[in-house]
This record gives sequence, C-alpha cells and structure tokens, in this order.
Amino acid sequence: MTRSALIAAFLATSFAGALTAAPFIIDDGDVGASVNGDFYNSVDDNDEKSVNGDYWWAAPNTGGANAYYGWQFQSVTPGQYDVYVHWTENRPNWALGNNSVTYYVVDGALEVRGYPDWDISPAPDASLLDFVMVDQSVSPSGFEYDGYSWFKLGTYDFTSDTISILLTNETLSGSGSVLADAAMIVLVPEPASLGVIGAVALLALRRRRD
Ligand SMILES: [Ca+2]
Ligand SMILES: [Ca+2]
Repeated sequence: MTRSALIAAFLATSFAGALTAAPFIIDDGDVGASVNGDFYNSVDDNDEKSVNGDYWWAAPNTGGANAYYGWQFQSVTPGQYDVYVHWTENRPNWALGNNSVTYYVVDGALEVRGYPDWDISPAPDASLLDFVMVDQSVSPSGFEYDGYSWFKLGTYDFTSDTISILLTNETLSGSGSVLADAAMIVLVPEPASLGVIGAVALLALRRRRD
C-alpha cells in the first residue's frame, strides 16, 4: 500500500467513524417524551412543519398555569453531544411562538411528578448543565437534518447514560405560545479515537518501510 493510499484509507476510516454518530431524535409522543400541566396536543393543519406533523403548545405561565415538556434520551453512551431542538415553524396566528422560551439541558433523568405537583424537574441525582433562552416567534435555524431545521442549544459533556431536555412555559415576555416538538442529540466523535486510527495508520506505514 502506498503512502497516499494509506492516508486515503485513514481519511475514509475517520469519515466513516464520524458518520456512525447518527443523531437520535425524540419527537413529542415518542418513548422518552413526557408532558405535564397545561400543554395541549395539536396536529399540523396549516403547514406548520412540525416533526412528524404534530406538536404541543402552552400559553405562557403569566396566567398562573404551569406547563412542562421533557425529552429523555436513555441508555446513551456517556460523552460529548451536540444538543438540538425543533419547534413548529409556521403556525396559525392564534399560536404564534413566544420570544423568551427556556430549554434546560440536564445530565441525568427527569422526574415526572403527578398529584399534587403535576410537574417535571431534574431528578435529585441529575445535574443541570445549562439553560438556553430561545425565540420561538421565528423558525429554528442553523442545522438541517431529516428535512427539518434545528436550533443548537449547545455542546455538552454528559457523564451519565441519560440526556434530558426540559421545557417549561415560564417566559420573560411575549404573549405567544410555548411550543414543544422534538429534541435531537448528536454524539461528537472523540479526538482520541481519531488519534488511535492515525496511530494504526502510522504503524502500518512504518511496517511498509521496514
Ligand atoms: Ca409526535
Ligand atoms: Ca412532532
């Protein structure tokens, strides 16, 4: 094998490695999705472009009614992940999105509590990594996957095997709806694994020279 062929093989292997990190998506209603409080289910009837044609909406909690939506990715390989969310892009006028919606990123599980709490919160042994305020009055953007536009909340190191996203209807401003649709995680390939592949390629190259 020539040096250039080895490099080509190395690049192909690295690229294949990157491709194995397929995104995981949890849509509303899927296993791992949970809802509590005053969220209401809706289906696309006006080309809203929600994932799988459905979504949930809640009025902002200024009226006092709380709403919670959670997405839990379970049995994942701990590591670094890019975390994305999608909300409904086009909505009937009565359900315009709110401009101050907060998503919470949690390393660990969520606790879905019934009477008398009716809420969803990070489990006692989970860690809150971040909270990100987004403007749901405009369409999500930044990353295209599976025919949908996604908004990246961030890149985080997860030490547990459960990655959770929590959305509530607590907002700072705006009268529009809080929209719950889908969440997506993408494993970031470890530089170390690429280093191992490179070392193997170098060893093979050295062997050819010996
Ligand atoms: Ca669904
Ligand atoms: Ca959906």
